[in-house]
Amino acid sequence: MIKGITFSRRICDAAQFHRLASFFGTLGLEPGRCWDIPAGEGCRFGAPFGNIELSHASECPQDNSSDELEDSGDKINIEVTSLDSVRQSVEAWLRANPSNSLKAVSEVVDASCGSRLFIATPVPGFSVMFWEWSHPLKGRPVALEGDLSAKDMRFAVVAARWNSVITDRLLQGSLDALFRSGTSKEDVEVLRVPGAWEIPSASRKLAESGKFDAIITLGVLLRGETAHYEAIYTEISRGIGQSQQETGIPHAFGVLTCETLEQALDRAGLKAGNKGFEAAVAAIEMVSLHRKIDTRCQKPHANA
Ligand code: DLZ
Repeated sequence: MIKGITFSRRICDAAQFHRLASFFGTLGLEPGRCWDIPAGEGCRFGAPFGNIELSHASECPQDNSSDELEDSGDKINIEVTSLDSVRQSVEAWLRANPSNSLKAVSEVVDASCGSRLFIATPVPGFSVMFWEWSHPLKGRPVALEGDLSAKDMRFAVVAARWNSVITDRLLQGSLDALFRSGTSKEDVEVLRVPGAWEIPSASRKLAESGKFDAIITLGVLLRGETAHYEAIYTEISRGIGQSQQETGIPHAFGVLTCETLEQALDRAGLKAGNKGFEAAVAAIEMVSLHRKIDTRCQKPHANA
């Protein structure tokens, strides 16, 4: 299962490394894991979306300005919205962090295929191209969608202890998704409950506390080993759904219902992904979506 793409650059000079870390941090890239070990330092920066782009020459007409987006060479290409504001931020950063490099930021130019761009060179030999579509709607999703950045979000994870050989793996998957998406450790509360039956009441209490943006529920029901399987499953899913609807706090549903232990293991990190990871990603997306809905649907002020 593919999870992401990373482009690595080794910077030999420590001062240049710190300068670049400051540059990317200031521009709002998501700060990721950093390390400082005897062999050297490192830092990761994330963006909500990444891809490897391959193109063929006939895809766009070749003219003098067509090269920049089609072949980034050694440059890093970063797609942005509000290109002119980003350029202002870059200029402000360069003023605050002056260097002797010749021309550290280019003018904004129109490029091929309906895009605009400028190139910044925060350290000599390291160029970053910032670009945006010229048409405001090109490349933008038509639908209102949640992002997968979990910074400044608070989560509670409710995991059943019953079948813990599996729920432990689901829990690991959820935490992996949360931390790798930018949640800080102090913003995650993990609760263990005896079995899946107890998940709805614990979730409800957490949701009503107002301390969490979303609840992630994790459990496993095995048909062969659970008396009145259907009735119990129905009640658990109804309880979690009801808690979500009545509190307005998103509840991600990570309760597996499987025929056998082997099937459950497959869904907890073996052959069929990790449903705990997927539930956490859904929770992040829903928190982000709720925030966007709140912003978009804000009632106009009475005196506005
Ligand atoms: C009792 C029981 C049974 C038979 N099976 C399961 C199961 O497959 N998965 C699960 O999470 N919990 C099970 N439990 C425990 C109940 O969920 C509950 O914790 C107890 O009945 C105590 O209320």
